[in-house]
Parts: sequence; structure tokens; C-alpha cells
Amino acid sequence: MSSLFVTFEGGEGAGKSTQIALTYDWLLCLGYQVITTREPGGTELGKGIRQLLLQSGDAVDRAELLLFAADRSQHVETKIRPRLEQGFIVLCDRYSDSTIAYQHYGRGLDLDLISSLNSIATQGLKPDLTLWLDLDVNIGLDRAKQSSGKPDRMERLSIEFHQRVAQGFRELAEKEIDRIVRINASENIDNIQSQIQTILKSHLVYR
Ligand code: Z5A
Repeated sequence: MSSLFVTFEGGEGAGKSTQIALTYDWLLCLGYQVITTREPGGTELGKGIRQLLLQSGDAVDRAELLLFAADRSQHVETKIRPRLEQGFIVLCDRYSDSTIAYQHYGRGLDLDLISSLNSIATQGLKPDLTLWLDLDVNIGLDRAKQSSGKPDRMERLSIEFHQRVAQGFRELAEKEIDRIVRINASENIDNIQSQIQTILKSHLVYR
């Protein structure tokens, strides 16, 4: 059985975790070997980095960028790549597109710098498929607030910041049409899952 690396991207509260869990159950029922993971926080080291990133308030923009890169580096080398080599389907909640959307479009850090760090951290590992859950920023932030209660450090940023992030995902999807597929995330949970299964079926069949 061949491996597949699928990333889920989008703004806050877009429904990534919900859809990853449903996709995992569906693929397991079909008999695939599958794991779910996330960034930041997909490894033991990453859990500590996630805590630093989302709960402490004092990382400057470049420190934040380096922490995301450190998390990804550990994640790719110790978890994602080994599972892919074993033939697993890896479903990952956020990956390098998030760094471009949040740290470049959102924070305004230099794109070349981010691309270099992404290359170092991923060692060239790109997703086979990226599902971009596209949802109005206000709806997503409301959902995230309702589900998590206290907003984390990123959720507390201005609406303008989150609008720039959304623009980042739009532009990335326009540039990488072969990899990034837009999902209409304003539909209900079942309809979104059907969209995802339809797209994934073609990838599973043609690999
Ligand atoms: N970040 C970064 O800046 N740079 C990077 O390189 C990386 C990340 C990798 C990670 O936070 C933060 O790090 C993130 C980007 C930044 N910024 N923030 N905040 P996280 O992992 O804690 O948060 P998240 O990725 O944004 O996930 P989330 O807020 O938990 O949202 P979600 O996973 O997309 O949504 P959900 O949990 O599935 O759903 C949210 C709620 O909506 C929940 O109550 C659901 O039941 C409900 N829901 C889901 N789908 C629907 C539909 N279709 N209709 C109605 N309600 C729904």
C-alpha cells in the first residue's frame, strides 16, 4: 500500500481537527494504515514548543518563526517521514503553508527567509495533497472562541492579521493549483467530509 502525505490548512476554527478525525475513521474502515498529527506539537519535543508558542506571550516574530521551524524539523524527521516510509497515510493538521500564511502574510517576515527555513525543516518533504478549508475569518474565529474558551496567543491577534492570513492561503492556492485543493468549509460537517472523501478517493485510486 503506497503512502500519502495529506495536510489540512486554513484559518482558525475552519474545521480542520473535526475533518481530520472523520477522515481518519473513514480511511481506517477502508483498511488503510493511517495516522493523524499536527503542527505545532506532533512530537514530544513539539508539545513543549507548542506550549511556548501558544501560551507564552513574549516571543518576538523571528523567535516565533524559529520555534515553528524547530517543531517541524523534529516532526518530519522523527514522525512524518518514518511513517510515510512504512506506507502510512499521514494526515497532518497544518504544515509549511501555515508558516507562509501566518509568518509572511500575517507577520510580514521575509518570504525568502521563511522558504529557506521551511526547506531546512522539511528536508524537501512536500505534501502530496493539501486540503485548504476556506471559511470566512469572522465565522472561524467565533467557532474557535466557542470551542476553546480562552483564546490563545495567535487567536488574540487582530482581525486584520487573520484577514492577511486568509489572503495568504488564497494566493498559495492560486500558485500551487496541482497540490492545494480548496474546500468550501462553510458547509455542514457531513458535506465537507463528502468533499474531502471525493478528492481523496482520486488520490488513493491513482497512486
Ligand atoms: N501557526 C503558525 O503561525 N505558523 C505555523 O507554521 C504553524 C501554525 C504550523 C496553531 O493553533 C496556531 O499556530 C494557529 C496557526 C499557528 N493559530 N492559531 N490560533 P491550533 O493548532 O491550536 O489551532 P488551529 O490550527 O487554528 O485549530 P482550531 O482553532 O482548533 O481550529 P480547527 O481545527 O480548524 O477547527 P475545529 O476544532 O475542527 O472546529 C472548531 C469548532 O467549530 C468546533 O467547535 C467544531 O465542532 C466546530 N465546527 C467544525 N466544523 C464545523 C462546521 N462545518 N459547521 C459548524 N461548526 C463546525
